[in-house]
Amino acid sequence: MNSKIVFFFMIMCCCSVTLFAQTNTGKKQTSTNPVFDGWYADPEGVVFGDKYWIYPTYSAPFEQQLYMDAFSSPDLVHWRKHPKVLSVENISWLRNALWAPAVIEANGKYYFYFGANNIYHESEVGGIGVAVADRPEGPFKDALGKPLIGKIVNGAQPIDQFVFKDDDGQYYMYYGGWGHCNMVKMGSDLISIVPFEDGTTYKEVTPENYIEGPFMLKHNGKYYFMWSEGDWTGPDYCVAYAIADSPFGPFKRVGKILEQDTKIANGAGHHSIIKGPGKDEWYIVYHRRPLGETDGNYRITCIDRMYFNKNGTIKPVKMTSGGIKASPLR
Ligand code: FUB
Repeated sequence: MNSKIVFFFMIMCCCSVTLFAQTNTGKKQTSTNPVFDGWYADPEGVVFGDKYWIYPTYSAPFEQQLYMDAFSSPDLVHWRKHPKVLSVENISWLRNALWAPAVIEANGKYYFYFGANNIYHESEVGGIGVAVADRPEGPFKDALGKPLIGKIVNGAQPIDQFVFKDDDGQYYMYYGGWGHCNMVKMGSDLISIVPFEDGTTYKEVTPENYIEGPFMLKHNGKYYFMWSEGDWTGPDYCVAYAIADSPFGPFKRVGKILEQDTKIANGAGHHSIIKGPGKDEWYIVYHRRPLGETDGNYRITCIDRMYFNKNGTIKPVKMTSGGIKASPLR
């Protein structure tokens, strides 16, 4: 075929795709993956009021990880960046490695849990901290002047916390790296932990193959406990899950939800789940590494649909480059 005709045909295709993805007002109706530019990992997706929020780790060498940006969206497609919602100026004990946010709204405030300093020994200052703000865009300020959990219990590195609210209003924190997961019970002020009824404070709930990145979701009365497996710098990083009748487990591994796809990306993991406004409308927010890239920190934040099967199990996620359709919250 004449090369001018081929060129004309390609231009027409591009125009049609662009027009298809926009409304009459010119607004995009589908996202792309990544959903926003930059190296961001461990995304915590959450809905506050009429906005979706994503709080990710700034994915860079540890010594540069001294702040976190956040992103908000009315529809999962158009994202606004909120720079440095949490930053070293507001955490006196932060030295490096500010990791893996978990953010909740409670008591008329916003609580931002984070990992800091990547500690290896209890003689080091670091671990899981908590900062508080009046608004989801911060500025978040450290609430304690020290870590909330600064020691190594049951072999779990104090990182990668997720805070879950059960139907009775009780909050629990699941956390842990190095292949061990603990759960603790939160005090009503949400900046303390309190003993369980049996007098213990830390319960190990580690499932088979667990490495880090715990997440809990309650759906149709069941507790879906999820976590990341593998090495976060490698291609095999992935997400698996268990289904339990109680927040305490036992968490028997069912299978993988998310893993690399040699046509799309690798290193897919450390996720969270957002519920959209529709019935059974679920999104998985996660990071992955573009094909051909090997820098461990080259992690980008993506969103794809997640579906439950009729029997309550979760369908393996199909990662996409094209992303998802807009889903406005109002
Ligand atoms: O982003 C730093 C660390 O990488 C997180 O804490 C881990 O879960 C892994 O994603």
